[in-house]
Amino acid sequence: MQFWHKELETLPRQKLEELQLERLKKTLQKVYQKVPHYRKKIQDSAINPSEIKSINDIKKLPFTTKEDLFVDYPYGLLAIPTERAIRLHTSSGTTGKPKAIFFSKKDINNSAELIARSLVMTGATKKDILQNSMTYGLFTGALVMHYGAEKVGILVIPAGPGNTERQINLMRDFGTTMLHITPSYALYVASVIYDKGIDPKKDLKLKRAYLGAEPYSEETRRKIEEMLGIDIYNCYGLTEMNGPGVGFECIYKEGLHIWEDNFLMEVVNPETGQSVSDGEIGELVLTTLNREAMPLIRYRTRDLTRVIPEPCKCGRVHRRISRILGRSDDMFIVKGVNIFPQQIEQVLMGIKGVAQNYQIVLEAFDEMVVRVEIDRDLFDGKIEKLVRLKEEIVDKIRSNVMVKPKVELLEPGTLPISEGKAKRVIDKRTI
Ligand code: DLL
Repeated sequence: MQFWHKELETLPRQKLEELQLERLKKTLQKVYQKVPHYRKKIQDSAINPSEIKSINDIKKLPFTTKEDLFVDYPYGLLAIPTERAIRLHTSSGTTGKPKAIFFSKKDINNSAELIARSLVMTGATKKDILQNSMTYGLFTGALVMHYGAEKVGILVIPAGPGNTERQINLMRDFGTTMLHITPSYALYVASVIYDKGIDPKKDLKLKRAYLGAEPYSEETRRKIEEMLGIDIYNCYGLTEMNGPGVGFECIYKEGLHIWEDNFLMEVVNPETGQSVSDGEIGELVLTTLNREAMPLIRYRTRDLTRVIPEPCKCGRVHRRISRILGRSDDMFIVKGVNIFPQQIEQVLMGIKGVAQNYQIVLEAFDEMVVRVEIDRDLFDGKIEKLVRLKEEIVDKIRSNVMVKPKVELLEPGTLPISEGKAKRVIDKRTI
């Protein structure tokens, strides 16, 4: 198989690290020479790029944060002349301007190559048909996946998100075998398929789905897998690092392999910036090793995860990380307790009777209200069932996050539907 780079994916660790070092040195030289902002940062840190003798020496270099992307915005970190950049992608932050990331021809090809490699790792072949239900446009999600899937020879249906009726018709008419979709929209699509009485195993040809772009729990994966009778693979990435395809699950679905020939990964304590030991939770920091237009050194992703120290059963040498536990930016504090939306989601999706959509509303006096849609037939039954379900949700959330929520049970279809990245938390508290 063309994209199963056995020699690259299973080469001895030492060889992989040699390749990383060689690429790191080249990257550093390049940013030092071509990017004044990096030259200054490196000079200020009192380390000369020529002193980098091992990949561990990367720790001597300064971090890049998203604030660095706004110095001399938008072209300030470009390491090639603008006429050699052929694509722009952006990622909106919580405030102000979006982060702008540029790609050269080589970068586009390389990002597609990583996707191709990832898809093949999950068993995809050119016989597959991929319905790409991510947003096409400035967001990397759809386009980067699109180019990668085409590279394998997969037939791509550029559906984009939304218009769920049409999504299902496309699946039926063209025999879609794979979906690329956000977890929140996948939950919704699965519920519509279910409500329409479509039997996915008989009426559709779906085999697998690639879910990413936002955090989700193992319970959500399981729920959608069961509803659709498919395998779901976690796909991680961020615009600053090409978009999707930085990390991807293999057939064992036990964490995401980071493509370490392209990205040097570190996990650090988000407060101190010091490395944590393998297996410990911290913030993922990534350095691009193969990027032409806009290399980034020690980029603070804000994503919390841990390295899985055990080797993977698949034999790949590229280390795995656990699913992203949350983004430090997404964390909210209620009654002094730090909570990630995903902790609430994990509880909800493991409870029988809970449907696909929920929202967390933070009210005055630190009241956490969890508004959750439940199966429609529960409203036709006995009131005691509803009372019991509500109690179960309250108890399980309280024992998971240590804060007692107020729970509102809603009919399916009450809450806004998310077609892209879901907005789960609404903070109405006055500060
Ligand atoms: O979301 C790239 C992407 C598209 C990845 C499609 C996977 C699939 P951004 O819009 O820049 O890029 O957002 C990046 O989304 O830092 C994480 O916080 C979050 N994220 C992405 N993938 C996952 C995932 C794309 N599998 C930010 N699990 C990242 C959890 C994810 N969070």
